[in-house]
Amino acid sequence: MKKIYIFDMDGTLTPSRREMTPDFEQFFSKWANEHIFFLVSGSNLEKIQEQVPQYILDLSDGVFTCGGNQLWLNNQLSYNHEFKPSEELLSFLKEEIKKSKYPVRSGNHIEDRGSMLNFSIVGRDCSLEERLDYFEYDVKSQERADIAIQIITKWDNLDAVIGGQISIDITPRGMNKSQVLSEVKKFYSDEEYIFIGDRTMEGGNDYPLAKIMNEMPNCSVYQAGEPSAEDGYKDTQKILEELNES
Ligand code: M1P
Repeated sequence: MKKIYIFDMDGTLTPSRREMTPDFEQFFSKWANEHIFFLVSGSNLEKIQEQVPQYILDLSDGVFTCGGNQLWLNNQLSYNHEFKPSEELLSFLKEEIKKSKYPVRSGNHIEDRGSMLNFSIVGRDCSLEERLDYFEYDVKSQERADIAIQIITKWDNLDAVIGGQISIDITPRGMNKSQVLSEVKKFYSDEEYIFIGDRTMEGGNDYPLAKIMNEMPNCSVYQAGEPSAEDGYKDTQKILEELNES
């Protein structure tokens, strides 16, 4: 059986600067030349291209974006699941922006990515300092978890999950990263599948895929560091080195 790897991108990047470190890039580019892998992210392709060198993306078999709602093969869109948010949802989110006790609003709070919404109280236009400050605030206040639970409770046709440091990803229910495994199997059926992510626990955006893979034969799931940890990529490297030896 071949080993087919699926990476959540965050396990390969430093979350604050959202990039690969030179050391990790050197390790990963060598590894990527010798293995079969797919990447998956809540982000869209444009953002991923800012974070991961294009030659590494080109070494992958495919890049799933927007939480598995889009697949890119050789930089061409292979599929796209469209999502149009309701006015009621948009009003709810605007109210949450007003209600939050967090003091900074930087702009670009509701980003429509065509197949999902990305929602952020501090706003996607925040500076690096504001990003880190909001992340710290959220860890203490659990603001994002609270908003995500409200969304899931209010709309039984929606999913809301914590993706990175400052935002929540909102999709139609079930249209999350769990879609990725069956898509990967269209390319490689009956193999061994390995998923590595930084948010594989309940409430995280890797959980839906981790959950189904934990219940399936020939599948394994690895948690790379703490969620959004600056050095989670070191865990990814360790996991890959250990798997290479086994
Ligand atoms: O790839 C993980 C997440 O990265 C970003 O999260 P944040 O800006 O909150 O750190 C977003 O692109 C998000 O959609 C994505 O899931």
